[in-house]
Amino acid sequence: MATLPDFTFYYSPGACSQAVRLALHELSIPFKSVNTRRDANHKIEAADGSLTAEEYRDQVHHKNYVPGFVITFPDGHKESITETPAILSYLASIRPEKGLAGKTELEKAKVLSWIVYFAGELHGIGWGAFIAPKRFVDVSDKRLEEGVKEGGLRNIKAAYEHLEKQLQKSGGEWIVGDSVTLADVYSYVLYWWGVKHDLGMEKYERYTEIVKKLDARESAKKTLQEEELPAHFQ
Ligand SMILES: N[C@@H](CCC(=O)N[C@@H](CS)C(=O)NCC(=O)O)C(=O)O
Repeated sequence: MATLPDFTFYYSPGACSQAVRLALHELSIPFKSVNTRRDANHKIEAADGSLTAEEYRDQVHHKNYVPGFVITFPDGHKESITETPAILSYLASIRPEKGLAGKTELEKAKVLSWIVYFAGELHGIGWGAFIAPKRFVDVSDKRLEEGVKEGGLRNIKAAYEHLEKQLQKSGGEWIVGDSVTLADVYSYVLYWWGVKHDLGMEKYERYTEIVKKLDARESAKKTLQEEELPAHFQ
């Protein structure tokens, strides 16, 4: 197997970045992870002091978000990748034999469709609006803020319902095909946000089954341990 470059992954425990960690473990790819924190201006910086918020924005993530993913090649050249679906797709391409991006061309398209949907609908205009309305409106206007939060919650529920309906329809073991893919991996952290906000996630029965199966895997156990989060279903 060819030598891999060095990977440094920037995260915040329990944030969407968790999908990247779970994928790294599913694929058994070695990496270094760096926790992040907010500086005095509420911008993300490396918690170990290795990067200020400005350096993080310049070198890792132009929007000061997690996940941040930096590749250091053997000659010292560095590249960064942003956006969860892009990082996940890159990782899956390193170990194509694991089929994490899907095994056939059709599965690959379906996996991509789900991870883009999760990023855009469920995370972006769903959780993004609900948790971070300031991304959408001037939150000094409370009426506007509330309106965006309500819209966000509606989008979140619609996306979970859509996923559940598709799972009921397909009857499959996993979201796409007969083995774990990036779609399942990404869906894992998004499920726990719903639990944290009391959205009655158990009513999404098929989705809950998939998350339970993931939760029992070594990859998920390691992920929670490393992010110092409690085990979920035990
Ligand atoms: N479109 C980005 C969204 C990333 C994102 O929203 N990350 C959140 C954590 S889940 C974040 O860094 N929030 C910090 C902030 O809003 O300041 C992706 O898919 O990677």
